[in-house]
Amino acid sequence: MKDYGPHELRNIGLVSHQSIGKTTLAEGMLFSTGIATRMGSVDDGTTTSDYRSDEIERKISISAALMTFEWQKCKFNVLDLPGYPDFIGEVHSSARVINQAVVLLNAAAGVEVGTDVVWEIMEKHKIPRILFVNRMDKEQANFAKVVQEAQNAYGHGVVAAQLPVSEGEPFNSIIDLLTLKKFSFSTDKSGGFKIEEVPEDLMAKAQEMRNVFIEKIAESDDAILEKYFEVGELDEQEITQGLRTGIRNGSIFPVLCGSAVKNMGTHSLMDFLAEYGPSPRDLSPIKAKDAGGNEIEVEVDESTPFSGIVFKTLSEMHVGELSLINVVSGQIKSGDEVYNSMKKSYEKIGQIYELNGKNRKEKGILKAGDIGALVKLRDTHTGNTLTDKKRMVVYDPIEFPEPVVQVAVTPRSKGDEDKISSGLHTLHETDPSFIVEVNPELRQTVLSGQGEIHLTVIIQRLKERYGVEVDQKKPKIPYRETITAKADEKYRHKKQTGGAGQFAEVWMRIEPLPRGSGFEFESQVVGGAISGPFIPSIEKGVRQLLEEGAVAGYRIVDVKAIVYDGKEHPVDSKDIAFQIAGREVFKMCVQSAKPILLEPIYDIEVKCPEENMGDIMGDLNSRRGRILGMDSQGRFQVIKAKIPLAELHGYASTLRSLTQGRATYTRKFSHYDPLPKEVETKVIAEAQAEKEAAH
Ligand SMILES: Nc1nc2c(ncn2[C@@H]2O[C@H](COP(=O)(O)OP(=O)(O)O)[C@@H](O)[C@H]2O)c(=O)[nH]1
Ligand SMILES: [Mg+2]
Repeated sequence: MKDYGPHELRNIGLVSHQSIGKTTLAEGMLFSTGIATRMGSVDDGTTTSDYRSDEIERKISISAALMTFEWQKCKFNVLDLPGYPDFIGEVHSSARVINQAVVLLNAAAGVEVGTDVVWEIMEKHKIPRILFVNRMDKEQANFAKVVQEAQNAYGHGVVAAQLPVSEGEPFNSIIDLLTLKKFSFSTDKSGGFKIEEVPEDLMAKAQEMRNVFIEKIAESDDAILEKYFEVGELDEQEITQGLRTGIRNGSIFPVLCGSAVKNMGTHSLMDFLAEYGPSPRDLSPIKAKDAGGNEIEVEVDESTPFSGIVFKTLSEMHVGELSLINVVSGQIKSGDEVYNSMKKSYEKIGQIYELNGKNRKEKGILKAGDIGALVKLRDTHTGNTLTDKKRMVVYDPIEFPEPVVQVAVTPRSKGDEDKISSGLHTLHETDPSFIVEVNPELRQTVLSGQGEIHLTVIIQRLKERYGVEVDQKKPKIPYRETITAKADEKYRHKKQTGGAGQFAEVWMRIEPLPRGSGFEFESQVVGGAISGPFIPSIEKGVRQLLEEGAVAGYRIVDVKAIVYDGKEHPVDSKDIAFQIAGREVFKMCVQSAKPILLEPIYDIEVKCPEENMGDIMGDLNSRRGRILGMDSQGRFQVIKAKIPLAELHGYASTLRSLTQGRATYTRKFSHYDPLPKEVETKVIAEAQAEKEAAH
């Protein structure tokens, strides 16, 4: 492949609601450009980008796949991204390196919840967007309606760049509004088209739509707009410049259309991206920090020192880990030594590859703006910055959404603990939207992810790659213990038979603190009843119990403990004696201060179509949820509620089945609330049963 400068690169993400045709479109692109020798299909499991066994089995994209090809004097790096909410982490990380997104819409269904989800991610990263209305071959396809819906949802920047000549069966041609020519698509899946004249009966309609488009283009630039008002038309150069500017600054979201499965509209889309799509250079400079944490800007320029973002780690059979990197500045070659500014360690660059799905081609060098794969880096993971030490650059870490599901796992066979823990750790590094935590409080290993399928896939990979199996359990809830009254107790610890004796006596008061304040310890001992050095011993004992709990084994919170008196013995008083006395008197205090259990409450936001509102609210009520309000957002409703964590187990799947996959939800810890009495009794009984079983 020839050498491409930053302005000749097109880093593109394919994004949409699930199953609209991204993977099929990517396949069409590869077939059109001769990279693939036949056009694979998702249904047969033969596409280039969905090549993993789990992807073929489920017929969905799970992992971002990179595809690289040349088109119209440009090099395209296309990231085929998953649309399934479980794998949305891939969209978040890729959003850091793409310069434009092709947002696919279903010609028969229009804007869907998943469209909004990816739109928001693109909005957050200010990624220019081109819309592609796919499935134009479907019977209910309605281009005008979809454009209207997208305008309602995403504003008047959304504007048609094409007009389909026919919809449904047979969909075979479109009118290109800029050139006012008809593109008749080949029916042999080659992806190409013949240019023909616009049919008489469509000319007026096409003219009218063209005027809307041209006016939008004119608005992107004041000088062009002035000219447009004077003359009422723009020349080719003004159109090109205005359209490029409008797409780049997010004031124009042009809408194209096609049928990925028939490979129709693929060439015209790629031509459009090559001509008007932003290059990495156009979106330069990129914000970063220097070694001292000061904000800097890095130009996408091959003559400056090297820096790049590792945005994805692929774990490949027989090759090991491949790190996908976007080189922002400078260049890297095999053999270079670079610096990982997050891990603060050096990395040696081995082979550099160009990827098409699982197919790799060696490449000696990777330059500013480009995307490629590095193999076997020692200690570099998703989200890390690699940089030339001469000019240290740190790009912001990649932000992933809060997990929405959790499961606790235990080894199926004894002795696998270490393998499981290192396997899960590596899986987290390849996919940071999945989190593994060994929770010492709950004594469980808890996996958190973006959906049940996400966690199932992780557990399956653990088995395939590391040969270890785990059993899944509902995670325990991190309840808290607290008190609702004051208490005052005395405790004497005395062991004076045989050997060295122990003696300590502690008098303590405790009182409730406001919710969320944690723990306070104070000594009001006067007149030397307890010598100074023993006060920290008492506190240490109290803090032990704080972790272990006094009622059901959960951490104690929002309590103030005051030691106000006590006794000591000139010989037998010692640190350990006061620790024990502190611990025991505190336990007595908690138990007499009307203790209660608190449970974690989460804020959730459910986004769903209007027609699902009733079912979702009914379900939330049955889960002890408290609805705070509803907002409408475009075609969707957003329900905000507070709900106990204990009731969120399995919620992602319930929501999916309640709405046939049309709703999504996010969650965030809010606060702790007292547990209702009947639930509390159950939790305490369970804790006791578990304690007895352990003995
Ligand atoms: N009728 C029709 N089906 C399509 C089209 N594009 C994709 N599909 C089908 O839609 C399903 C999902 O396609 P896929 O490419 O996996 O969608 P993705 O989830 O967006 O990557 C598959 O069964 C495809 O064959 C299209 O243009 N027309
Ligand atoms: Mg896909």
